[in-house]
Amino acid sequence: MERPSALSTSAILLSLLITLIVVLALYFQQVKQAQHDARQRLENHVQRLTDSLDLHFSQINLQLQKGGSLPELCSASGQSFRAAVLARPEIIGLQVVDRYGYLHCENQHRFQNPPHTGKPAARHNLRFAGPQLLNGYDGPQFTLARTRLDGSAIRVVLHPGWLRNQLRQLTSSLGFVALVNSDTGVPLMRVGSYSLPVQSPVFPLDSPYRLETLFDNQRQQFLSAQPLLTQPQLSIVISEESVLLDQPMDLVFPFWLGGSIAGFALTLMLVLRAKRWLNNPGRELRTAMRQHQFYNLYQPLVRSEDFSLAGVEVLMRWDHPEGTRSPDTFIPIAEQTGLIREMTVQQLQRITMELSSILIAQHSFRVSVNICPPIINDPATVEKIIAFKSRIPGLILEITENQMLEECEVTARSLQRFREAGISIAIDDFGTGYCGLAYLSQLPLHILKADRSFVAALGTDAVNADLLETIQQLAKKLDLMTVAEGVEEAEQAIRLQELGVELQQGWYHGRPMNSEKLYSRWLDSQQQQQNDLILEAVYG
Ligand code: G
Ligand code: G
Ligand code: MN
Repeated sequence: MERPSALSTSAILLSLLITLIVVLALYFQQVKQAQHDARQRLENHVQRLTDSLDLHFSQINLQLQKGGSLPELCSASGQSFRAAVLARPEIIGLQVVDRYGYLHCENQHRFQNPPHTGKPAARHNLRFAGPQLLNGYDGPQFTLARTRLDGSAIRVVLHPGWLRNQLRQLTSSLGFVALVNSDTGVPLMRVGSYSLPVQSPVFPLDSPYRLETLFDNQRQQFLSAQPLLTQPQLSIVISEESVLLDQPMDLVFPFWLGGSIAGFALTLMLVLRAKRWLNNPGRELRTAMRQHQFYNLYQPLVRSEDFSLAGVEVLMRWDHPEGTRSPDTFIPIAEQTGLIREMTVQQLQRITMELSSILIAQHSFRVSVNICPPIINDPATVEKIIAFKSRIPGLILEITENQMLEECEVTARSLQRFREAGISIAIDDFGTGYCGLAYLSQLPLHILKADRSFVAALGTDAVNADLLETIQQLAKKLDLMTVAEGVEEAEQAIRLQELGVELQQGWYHGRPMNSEKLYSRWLDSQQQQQNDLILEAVYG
């Protein structure tokens, strides 16, 4: 059974993998979100820009509707009106032209001989024009004009710096912001290097539009365009290189590093917890118990005088899905988890079923069962075991010498209960532990099972060659029966016979076997012999 290790490489690798997958998934989700946000920011900017221009243009439109007739506009009475218009930061010039195209006044100057500048358009709404060269102004200018009911027109010259400032926005060297002609896409004013999609025709444009494609500068670019509400023939276009929008600029490295480390630690903790749960030895044993994977083997206990069967020692095995397990691998865990109690009760139940006929026929048939401190220290289990005495009359409980020493008082009380119930107690592996003789003599014991090392030493020149004899003498003094374990050879069996050891157990007499083998090899023939004896007695 695999012991749960505190920190295994597999747990670390698994945690790393899980963290990596989660972090990557989160990272890509963040990148996607950031890319989407970057495009959304451009679109929002286009919206803000058109809103701002629309607001200014409609305010100017409202203002240009006031001011009275042409003579009033250019007279002293129109001076406050002209001053108010010129006070707007986005306006640097104001011209009043009559219906024939003569310029009557400009800013606060009134022309005695009005120069001809161009006939105003007949439409009465606000008109944007430019870029155009105007007398008295350096460079191309943009104007807003409004024809009034009498056919005259007021024209304002927009501050080029103001318009440019409106467009100014942080784009890369290849991105741009432009005020363009909605029909043709020709830029009227731009910041950045203007370029348009190779194939998709954006213009004429009459509603907000976005696309991302290859531009004629051979770059992949994102574009968002929107016409002005007040001047639909004008549009704002913003474009930026896709590569720049795709760069997750706001993903903070330390944040991700910290998050990954914390995520890894958390995952490792969870993985270890899951692993511990999966590897929980108690869990595995409990499952095995539920699925009846434990079974009994029986090793013959024979009488020294004629090697006839006196009983069996019951030994547990685990029919594990990956192969039979010996008790050394699971009994310690069963003891630690306390599961040994339930396992022993189940073992006793199997005994009553598998050996029922011999138990009924021979009340003296010894059935030796191994028990341990968790059982002895638990009065409920003690009583459960005692309840089996009626069905297993020859029940013997084996406990090792060292285990006998644990929690002496409770042990003594339980042993007393067993004795009252008529159950014999055997000290297992006797001679290997540290039980004081005085202590031994006080306990209600019946059998000493001499450790197999003493049998192995018999007839050799080992230091303990004669110890079995000593044990045998001690047992006699304490009025205990002796069982010799580990009898593997005929000489050993004979020697034990000579020593007067009552019972023997070992491979020479029989290996641990299942109940069917026990019946076919030992019990059926014994039964036959008895039957023969009866027949002989009856018929002579
Ligand atoms: O049968 P085997 O030699 O594998 O047994 C190894 C050890 O496991 C022995 O010391 C024996 O006492 C112990 N053992 C075997 N079966 C049981 C059992 O049913 N209960 C307990 N408590 N110990 C057992
Ligand atoms: O500790 P305990 O006496 O319960 O141990 C009994 C175990 O000893 C059995 O599980 C069995 O497998 C083992 N055993 C029984 N007979 C012999 C034997 O002759 N030689 C050896 N080496 N082991 C034996
Ligand atoms: Mn034993």
